[in-house]
Amino acid sequence: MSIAEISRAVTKTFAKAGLAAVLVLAPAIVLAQPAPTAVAAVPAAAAASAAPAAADAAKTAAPAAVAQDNAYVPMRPTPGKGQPTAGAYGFQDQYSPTGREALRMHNALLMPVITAVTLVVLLLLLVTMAKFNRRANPVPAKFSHNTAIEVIWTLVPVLILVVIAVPSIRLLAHQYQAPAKGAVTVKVTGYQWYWGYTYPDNGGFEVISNILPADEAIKRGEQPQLGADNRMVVPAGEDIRLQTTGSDVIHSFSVPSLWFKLDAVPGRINEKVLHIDEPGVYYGQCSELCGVRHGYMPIVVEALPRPKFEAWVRSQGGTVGAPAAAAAKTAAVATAKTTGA
Ligand SMILES: [Cu+2]
Repeated sequence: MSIAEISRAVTKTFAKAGLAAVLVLAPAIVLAQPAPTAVAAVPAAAAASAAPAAADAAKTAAPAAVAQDNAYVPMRPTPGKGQPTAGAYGFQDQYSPTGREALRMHNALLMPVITAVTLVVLLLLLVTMAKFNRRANPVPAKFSHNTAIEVIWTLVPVLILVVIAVPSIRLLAHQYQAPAKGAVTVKVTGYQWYWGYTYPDNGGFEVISNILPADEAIKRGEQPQLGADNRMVVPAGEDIRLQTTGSDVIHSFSVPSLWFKLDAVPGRINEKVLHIDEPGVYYGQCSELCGVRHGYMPIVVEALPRPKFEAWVRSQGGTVGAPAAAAAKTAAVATAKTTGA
């Protein structure tokens, strides 16, 4: 058998195996298609319990006009912001300080270094092929060492790595910074196959978030695979303590335009500080293979100005504590009173 015959035989076998795999998997894929109403009962119940709370909030809010201004209406996403764009490549625009820092490092340092190294190696290969083939160089040199060049090809890569390591470690340190005092805590729980958002600082209510049917998502101006019935609503422009855990298997909570991916592991809490620069809707997806509907548990983070966030919390039946600055001020006043200063 010639090499050509062998390669033809191998290709044929692979083609057959591929076809067989498609035939075997097709029914499984069809079976795995959405049964999106499976957990729909939960949000309905949540909505029912939220209704009286909303009425309460309206009653307690002093001027009716303010309550109306701040009433929660799901924000319509801005095309190209916080979500993928058809036909685009590269990273999404970044809306968090660490995201902007990481993207800057990628664009200004990593890509130029990678490109330069690749071009230099390509150039060396081409020169070697042209100058040292059997025809151009029939009698090759016999030496095997050159101290100068060995020092150079050891030192240059070391220097390149050091230059990359400095901003890289700085970025890592920024990502592990503790959130500011008084930061809102949001605990994200991954379930098979939806997300739960708990607000322990705001009365401990949990919002259950399921994928929207494609037609409903399009109606709301969202991308079909990315829309969710309930969103993770957070305040914009301040630190958020984001915690993740899993209730059944490992999931991963990930939002590309906020530059993070945090595993949600059963029996364990992972934590990071999240800071979203400006109001907006930011989309992500579960990023750890977690079962048949892994591809159908989108993440929608909606960042709102403080007053609107608080209105949303009240509409969910939650409570709102004083924001960090106000809390600190109250504490200071209290201390001054007790010490008689
Ligand atoms: Cu998952």
